[in-house]
Amino acid sequence: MTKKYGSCNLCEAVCGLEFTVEDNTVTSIRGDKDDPLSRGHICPKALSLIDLHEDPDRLIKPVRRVGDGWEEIDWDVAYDLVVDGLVSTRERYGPSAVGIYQGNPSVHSLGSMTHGIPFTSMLRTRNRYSATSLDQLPHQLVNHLLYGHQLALPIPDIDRTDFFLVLGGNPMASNGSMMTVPDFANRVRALKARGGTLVVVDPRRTETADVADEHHFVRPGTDALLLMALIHVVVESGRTRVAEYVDGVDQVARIAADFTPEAVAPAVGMSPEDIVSLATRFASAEAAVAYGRMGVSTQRFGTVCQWAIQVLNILTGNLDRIGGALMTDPAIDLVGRSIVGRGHFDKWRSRVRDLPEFAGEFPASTLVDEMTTPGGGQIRAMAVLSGNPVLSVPGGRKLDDAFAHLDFMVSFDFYINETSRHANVILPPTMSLERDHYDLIFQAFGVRNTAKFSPAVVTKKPGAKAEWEIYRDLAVRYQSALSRSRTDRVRRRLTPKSLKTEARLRLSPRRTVDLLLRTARRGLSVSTLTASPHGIDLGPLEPGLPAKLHTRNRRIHLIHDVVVAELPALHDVLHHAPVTTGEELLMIGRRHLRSNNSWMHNAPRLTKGRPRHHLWAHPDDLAARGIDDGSVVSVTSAAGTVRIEVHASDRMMPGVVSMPHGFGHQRDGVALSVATTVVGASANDVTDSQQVDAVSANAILNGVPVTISRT
Ligand SMILES: Nc1nc2c(c(=O)[nH]1)N[C@H]1C(S)=C(S)[C@@H](COP(=O)(O)OP(=O)(O)OC[C@H]3O[C@@H](n4cnc5c(=O)[nH]c(N)nc54)[C@H](O)[C@@H]3O)O[C@H]1N2
Ligand SMILES: Nc1nc2c(c(=O)[nH]1)N[C@H]1C(S)=C(S)[C@@H](COP(=O)(O)OP(=O)(O)OC[C@H]3O[C@@H](n4cnc5c(=O)[nH]c(N)nc54)[C@H](O)[C@@H]3O)O[C@H]1N2
Ligand code: SF4
Ligand SMILES: [Mo]
Repeated sequence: MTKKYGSCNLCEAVCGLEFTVEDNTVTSIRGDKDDPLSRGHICPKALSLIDLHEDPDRLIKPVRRVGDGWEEIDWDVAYDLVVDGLVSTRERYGPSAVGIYQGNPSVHSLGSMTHGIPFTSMLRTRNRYSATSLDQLPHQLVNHLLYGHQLALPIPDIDRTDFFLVLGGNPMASNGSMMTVPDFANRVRALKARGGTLVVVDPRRTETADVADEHHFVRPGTDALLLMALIHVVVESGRTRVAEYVDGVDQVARIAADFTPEAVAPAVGMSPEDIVSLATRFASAEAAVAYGRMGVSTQRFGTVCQWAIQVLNILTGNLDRIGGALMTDPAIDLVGRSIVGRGHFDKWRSRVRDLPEFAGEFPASTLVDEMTTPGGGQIRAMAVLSGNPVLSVPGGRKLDDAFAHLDFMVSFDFYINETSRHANVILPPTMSLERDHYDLIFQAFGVRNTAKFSPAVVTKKPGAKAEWEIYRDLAVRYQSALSRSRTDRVRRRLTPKSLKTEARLRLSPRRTVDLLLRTARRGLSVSTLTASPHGIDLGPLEPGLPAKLHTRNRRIHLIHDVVVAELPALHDVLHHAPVTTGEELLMIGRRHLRSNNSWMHNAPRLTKGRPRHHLWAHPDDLAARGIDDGSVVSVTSAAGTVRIEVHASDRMMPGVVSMPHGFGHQRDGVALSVATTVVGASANDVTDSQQVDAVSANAILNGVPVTISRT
């Protein structure tokens, strides 16, 4: 029996874990109290890593779809089928006829980061999609506009702030997002113990609201109005303290002039007094920070919200202030060293709906249009990397059908899910216990600077391949098949860039991380990190602006045309609040500690207890419709209908219902996994792919108008 140490990579908190290992088997998992960031914290999902590892449904070797069933095949056969499918589509219809969807877990897998990215760039398709545009695209666009780089993300200094304002985030369940903050509950306790304040703005009284000093209901989709009013009060009361390197303050003041607390209050659902008090306390705190997550990103004014949150922090002098929002100093600095590009916006547009690209990706909400609208440039084949767009993307039903009609499809996944069931071939990588991990992204978003390299805890199962090996092997075969193909021969000449890509693909992730560490100024390496298996503390966040800005003149310009262009539409909301005439309710999402997006619903430890897929509604809204708690209702939007059990809860703001995404596994009577006991419906059969954030074209997943009725 040995003890080993590593990190959980299921969510953004990257908690330190202590494993007990016997005979290459993990027998127990505990929180690692010596991890400098998570300090012993874990959640129930970590324990399920054992279930996942041993799950009989998990794929170890590739499978090929034959009729209604699946046949296990050798890796070489699988690679040939995939290369043939991708290359023949490219030869017939051009590179953009192959679409890519990169799902959420790809950023949690080191091999996918180091090898998936070069592999997908070889495909040279414009039809790239990912979970970014279902999630944090507004953050990335605003980082790009204000700070000059899509990943230049100021992180709340939760451990030293005096006033923490959370809008549309529920870190008590999500464990934080775009802010790596394990052990959130204890950090909040410490905040309160030093006299600080936590305020939550959310249409549901969430688990985070329960630990807050104050919670305000807000009508879904109206946060941009609230934020403009907060800015208005800060400016009007002369409480600004703006850094020398910021331009455009006067214009912001002019823009905010009309958004008085009195004007926005009826639409927002907060009183003018509460808005004034919130703004005043925020601006007068020694250090304060506003933070907004899913609820304010995936809505009609998602980009305006994220912009306004940054502006609020900047105007009150809380950007780059200890206890405010700070840029991090990770051991591998993806931003400072330009390892990831700064991003670009609207350099080209999508074929069918004329929506802007961001950093070379189109919005996921238009994937279905590009798959189903005939004509040159139509997607004929798909590669889905660690994702389940049928359940995760608005308009899931149509997408389900579109996947069924492709010429070719490959999924990189260790499960047959609602999306990968349509694949011709599924290539399963090893799971987290069997692979090395270094969190390139989430260590860079930490509330404290830390570095940790976690070697694989057990050796992989016979016949299994690591994610990086799969992308490497496929890339090599893909390149040589292309060079044999006539149409692409000219483009396929060996260039310095393609040689560099090939060299990169041959390095293991461990070697890649080692090189990146060794060439960084901190002088770390994989061996120094493995000698400290709990991780290394690199200290609290530190101020560093304007040096850390990536804008051309190292200044922050607050005013950007794409944002300003949305203000007339925001004005309209003042007069036509997005409510709910008569029967309509606004649907929002919900996350639970024991559920993880569209998967892990077959892990026995996580699915015990009360069902978590129900639609929650306020008792008064149910009574008004003659609906009993626990009954099955129809939920109908402009885009579709589902049937689902309803749960009465006074935690909901009246007029708002909540339904988690990622359920609906038994759709069409196909139970994909023998162990899947969870039922429920898919929220994305109700959300509308035609409705997007007008600036970034991010999906709208919150504030969806619906009606509910007895069935
Ligand atoms: N209505 C609504 N829709 C939403 C959301 C919402 O709040 N409401 N949230 C959105 C958000 S924020 C996100 S991020 C997306 C997430 O949605 P997706 O991007 O679709 O990601 P997951 O649902 O996490 O998909 C996980 C799949 O990846 C596989 N997988 C897990 N780990 C690995 C790995 O290491 N390698 C490989 N190759 N595969 C792996 C799993 O088996 C599973 O099948 O959903 C979005 N959709
Ligand atoms: N246990 C667990 N943890 C997870 C995940 C998971 O599925 N399960 N998913 C991971 C992923 S992919 C992500 S992106 C993060 C997300 O991390 P969070 O954003 O913290 O998680 P959510 O629960 O989606 O929180 C969104 C909140 O916004 C509220 N909301 C909805 N509409 C509005 C609105 O119009 N205005 C305001 N102010 N609030 C609104 C919702 O009620 C909800 O409380 O969580 C990650 N962590
Ligand atoms: S909060 Fe849970 S799922 Fe997230 S990293 Fe920590 S243990 Fe893993
Ligand atoms: Mo996400």
